[in-house]
Amino acid sequence: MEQVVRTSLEGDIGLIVLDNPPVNAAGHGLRAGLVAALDRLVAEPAVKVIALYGEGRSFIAGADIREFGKPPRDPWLPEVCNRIEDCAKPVVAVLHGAALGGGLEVAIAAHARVAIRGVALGFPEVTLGVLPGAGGTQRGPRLAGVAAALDLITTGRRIGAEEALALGLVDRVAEGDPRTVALAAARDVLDGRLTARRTRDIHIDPDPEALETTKQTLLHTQAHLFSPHACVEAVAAATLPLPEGLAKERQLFQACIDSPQRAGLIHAFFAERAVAKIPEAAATPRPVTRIGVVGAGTMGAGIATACLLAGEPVVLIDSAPEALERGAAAVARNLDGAVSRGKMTPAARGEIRLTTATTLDALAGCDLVIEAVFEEMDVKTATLRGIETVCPGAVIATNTSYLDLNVMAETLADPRNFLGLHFFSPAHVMRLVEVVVADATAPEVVATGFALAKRLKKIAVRSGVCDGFIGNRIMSAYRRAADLMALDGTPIDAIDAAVRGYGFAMGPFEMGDLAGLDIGWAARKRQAATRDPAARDHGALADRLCEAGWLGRKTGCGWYDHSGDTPVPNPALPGLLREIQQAERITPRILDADEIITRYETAMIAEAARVVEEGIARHPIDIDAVFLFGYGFPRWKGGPMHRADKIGAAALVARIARLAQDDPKGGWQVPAILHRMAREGGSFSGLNTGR
Ligand code: T1G
Repeated sequence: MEQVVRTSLEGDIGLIVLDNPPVNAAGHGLRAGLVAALDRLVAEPAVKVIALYGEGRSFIAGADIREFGKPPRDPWLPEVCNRIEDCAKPVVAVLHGAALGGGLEVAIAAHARVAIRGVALGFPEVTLGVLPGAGGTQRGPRLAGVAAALDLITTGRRIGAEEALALGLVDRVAEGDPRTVALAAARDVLDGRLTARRTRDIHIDPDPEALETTKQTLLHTQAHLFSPHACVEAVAAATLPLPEGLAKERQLFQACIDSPQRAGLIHAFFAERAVAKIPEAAATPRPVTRIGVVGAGTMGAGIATACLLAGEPVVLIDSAPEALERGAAAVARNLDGAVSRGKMTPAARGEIRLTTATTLDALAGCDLVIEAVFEEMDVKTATLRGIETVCPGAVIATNTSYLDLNVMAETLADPRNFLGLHFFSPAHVMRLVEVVVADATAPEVVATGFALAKRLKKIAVRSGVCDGFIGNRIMSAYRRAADLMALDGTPIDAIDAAVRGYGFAMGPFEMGDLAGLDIGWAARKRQAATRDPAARDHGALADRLCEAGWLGRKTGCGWYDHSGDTPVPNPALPGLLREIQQAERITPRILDADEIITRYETAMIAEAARVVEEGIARHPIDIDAVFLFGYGFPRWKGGPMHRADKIGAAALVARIARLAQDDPKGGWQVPAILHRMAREGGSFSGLNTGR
């Protein structure tokens, strides 16, 4: 077993050094090493005090999440914490970088704690579908009080050293490297300048009001989640004697581990990190010191804002002076909003470097330019060529949502510098960016796209070129399924309600009205020439709405009539529907919520499987990241591919076959990859390896 815990002696001080890169996760090696180190130093007569600190970027970033769901190996983390608390010699913990989850639990089991400024502390377990399972729900309230501990444990929010001191979670805030701080702290314990005490001995004041308030709030805001409620129940046990409270915590922790939500939330944690592992990762990104954005519409203004929020100098261009003015005003509004939400300091707001102009020559000196003009091929290629002329050698990106990048690249003198950076609206808020790689895109240009996304605090996902890339292509498929359900007679508000019940913030028709029905209309017109004449025209009803000028919220009416306080289904729908059903000889039928979701989810998964099959997404987890961070897919379900594995390939094949039989022209086809998986027993998670 690799040695990830070391000990050393400095006079009468015993040092325990944790060294398990990258973040000192408390895996089996670290747990066993910690217990052995304690035993060694307790047995060492010279040692009067023990100081514990981490090597590298953090103290302990928590339990090793990769071990979850696997048979636990002794010693378990709760036992390690009890051993520290029971230790016959005072133990002081020094926290730097991150002391999160099990890391904070180890710290509060120690007899004194010193936080080095800049450390992030917290109990993020609830964001992973679990709860602090090594004493955090019992010792936390003893140090910080029930209300404060409840807040940290049910929100998972991270706090700094100063707030932790104010809450009583740490005894001192210091500056300096962990080893030096550890030696000083240990000395202070021996000299009585830093009090050592067992947390279990600290009296805890019951706070039934805080428990009840939190319980009611969570029932209101997170009724669909399992672990937040288990967190409250565990903290409620903190007024029991510690051994009983710990037993209750363990029981609830196990219930969280067994909940399917845990697997989904942990999958989401790793999805966020896995997507950065791209084949071009070894390439060196180009330096980007000045960013150009061409097109000051909603997307252009949002992209410019995202860059300015990250402190990047931006040149915003629009050939129409009034559009430029509107765009600059939108940027200003976005930035003011960020200041009021605490996402930007007033000082930083005052230091933004934004230049606006109506001609491309103002882009001179930009080393990366993002085009966000009207979604028309000719308009885009003309703009791209203009940018290339003014900024030869610069990285040129298009923000197109659908158009073919390889066609655009052909119009450039040097297509190696060209890629897609597909932001999601509002671009300064949505975390996802699809980095679309065209056939000629150079590896260092892809790496530059990913590096920029990281600087903008975005989650970048690599996509190949196809109509709609990863996200919009798959969305078109489940949108089509929703349209067909509506065409067959299932009320749109029933479909939206079912999809909200599944966990999305909005259903497809509500989303359509928000985004504007003209986007889908334009896409259907663009695809009309290549549409399979044998397939049902799923857009028939939407086309009728658009032809009537009902484009959604922006026109006051779309699928819903937004003229009243509460949107109601457009009263014209039943009439339009009857006409189409008669013309298409459709026998009306109303589906229940389960069947609605079966069709919606299966359409999503089937198209996602094709996206993997064609290599548009290099790994299924890339698709999960796109939907988790760009399309509001419920995080606790892990994403469409994670769901597909839960359902199973054979069951999916059977589902699609049933739906194809039920609606032969509905576009239901079993992707070959699912047939293969059903035959050979593979899974999508199995395709996430070998990144
Ligand atoms: N377990 C396993 N791997 C981890 C890990 C963990 N706890 N934390 C990070 N990693 C991996 C991560 O996947 C990545 O791997 C690499 O480390 C760098 O991470 C009993 C039940 C610490 C703030 O929720 O929030 O304790 O991609 O890219 O941006 O009560 O990682 O390179 O292969 O995120 O500098 C609670 C999770 C666990 C904290 C560093 N702890 N980690 O951020 O680097 S549950 C957490 C973070 C628990 C106990 C319970 C962040 C970070 P790879 P990174 P970063």
